[in-house]
Amino acid sequence: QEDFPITIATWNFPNASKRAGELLAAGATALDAVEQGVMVEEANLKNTTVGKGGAPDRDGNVTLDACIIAPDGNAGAVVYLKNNTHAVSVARKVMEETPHVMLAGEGADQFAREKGFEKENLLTPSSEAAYNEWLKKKEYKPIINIENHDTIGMLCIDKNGDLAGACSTSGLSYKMNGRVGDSPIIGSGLFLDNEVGGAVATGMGEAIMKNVSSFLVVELMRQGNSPQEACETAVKRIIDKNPNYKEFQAAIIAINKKGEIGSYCIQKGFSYVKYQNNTNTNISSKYYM
Ligand code: SD4
Repeated sequence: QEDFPITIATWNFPNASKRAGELLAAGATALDAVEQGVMVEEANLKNTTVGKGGAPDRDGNVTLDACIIAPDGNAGAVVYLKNNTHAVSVARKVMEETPHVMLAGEGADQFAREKGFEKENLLTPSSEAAYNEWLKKKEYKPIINIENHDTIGMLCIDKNGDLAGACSTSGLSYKMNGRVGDSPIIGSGLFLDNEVGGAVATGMGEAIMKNVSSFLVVELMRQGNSPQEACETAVKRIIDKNPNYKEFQAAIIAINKKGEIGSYCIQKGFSYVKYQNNTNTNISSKYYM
């Protein structure tokens, strides 16, 4: 078994993994650590695909998707959240303080206000300028490995060996108004079972959703596959079902109860970060192409 605690996160988000890892080392629960870790990227204005500063949709709205899963399997999610940076925290409130799992749009907004999250404007001057530039051509195509900082998906195992996960994104840049991706959908963008392990995905949400990829990875691990084998099978499933797979990225990272880690993706260029024993390590993922 690996040394606990362990944090892994999609892409190279060393500040987020460090925050979660330091909290875990100080005795925080996996659930608290994963929320606090993801919040670091949500607040990072330079990250144009998560939280405040995220790229807007084609009509200029910044809309966030996020979810969180606790060790006991409880889950919460928000989609099309327009006025709050910390979508993961609103998702946690949905999990803990409502009888529901997912709140969308106006309802999510209303709930956030009721819970004391102040209304914010998520469109920063630089993302507005980039959007105005985009409007000149209005070209919509996925950008593979956008600037290497993308949707954050995080999995934490705490000192007790308990597992929690969270995922937060502004989704695909210049998506259609109303579009929701895989990230807030339990089983697609994120899934875990505290008896088995967890998985989180990033990349083209439509392909990930159609294959319920995170759930697939956890179920493959339950059947005895290593995290690496499970991620490879799930990404290959996406490839098999999408003849245009060369045009987009899809990546999955996974961890099992022993702390073994796997990751796989379609295209070169995806990495994940691991924080363990007071050290951050950025690890390049194996890939198909
Ligand atoms: C989505 N999966 O909304 C997210 C975006 C992402 O790399 O992860 N991009 O489809």
